[in-house]
Amino acid sequence: MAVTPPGTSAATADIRIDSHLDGAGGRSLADDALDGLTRPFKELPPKHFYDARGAELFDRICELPEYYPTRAERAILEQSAAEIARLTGAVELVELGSGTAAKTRVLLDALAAAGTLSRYVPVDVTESMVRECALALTSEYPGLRVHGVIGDFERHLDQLPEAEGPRIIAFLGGTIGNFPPGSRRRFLREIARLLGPEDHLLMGTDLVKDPSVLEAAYDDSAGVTAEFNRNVLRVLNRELDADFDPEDFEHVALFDRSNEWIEMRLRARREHTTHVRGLDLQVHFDAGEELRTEISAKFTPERLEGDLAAAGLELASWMTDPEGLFALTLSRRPSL
Ligand code: AVJ
Repeated sequence: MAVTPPGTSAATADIRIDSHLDGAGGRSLADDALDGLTRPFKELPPKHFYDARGAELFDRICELPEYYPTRAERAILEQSAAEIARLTGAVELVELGSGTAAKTRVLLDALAAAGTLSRYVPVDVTESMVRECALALTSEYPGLRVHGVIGDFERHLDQLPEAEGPRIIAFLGGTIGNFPPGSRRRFLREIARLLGPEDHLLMGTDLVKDPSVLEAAYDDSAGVTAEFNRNVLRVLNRELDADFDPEDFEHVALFDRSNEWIEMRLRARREHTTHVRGLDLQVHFDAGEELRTEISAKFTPERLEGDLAAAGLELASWMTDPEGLFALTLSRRPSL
């Protein structure tokens, strides 16, 4: 498949794709690794999990009996999509981190049934996913136009096309939980700035619950999440010519009760030094030393409303599954 050079676009009648990546993916893995691996408490941002193997492992996580968020969110969408279509009257759906757009079809179906659907705007760093879903969806939904944006939703929100009418900006899966609290509010403020008076943010958030349920969701018995966690080391080996042995690290997932977030870490099983050739960097690990690879915040309704309010948003609708595991919320800018 042809690669679209950065800052350019390619179009057919129903599909337009803009690319904003410079190949490496912007504030790059190299910057994040150099920063994160030289800190007193080592840390890597979770976005680097998702190379092809990481994306595949994540898909397997979504099927695990312990990992309830994907199923719960889908159940809420199936139950509430018609209501979301009615409340928003949206003619277009913008999806941040669209991936394979697996859950998106539920929303597109509802907007199509309401007779308002006209455009889908998937935003994702993975070019092949944006292209494949554009082709699939334009053939599944006659008359639908897809304007794909290949980019990082943390850096390229200003590259979204102008709205053509009331729109939904969807940020699903609970990914907002991967931002630390300050960045979370800043990101929500950026989204809020993009919302016109007729627009809504549709966001999925995982909810606070029994820590044993949470910890099992991030430390499954089949060991898929452990492999997913260690996959970031394989990414460093390949992209930055590092020599991590993933088996030198143990997967750790724990619920931090005071912060109300899950932390995933990789704990060195023995003292050793890794060489990251691409950065000309030696990284020393003590035995038992941990590298934090992800936080995944869990919300109470109060915390979520507080974060939304801090970003200048008000809750328009709160939707949850029968067990109250996960929440989907619609929010908007308050009318003056
Ligand atoms: C879908 C990115 C939000 O934090 O639950 C799954 C990623 N990490 N298992 C989450 C993930 C470990 C997931 N997000």
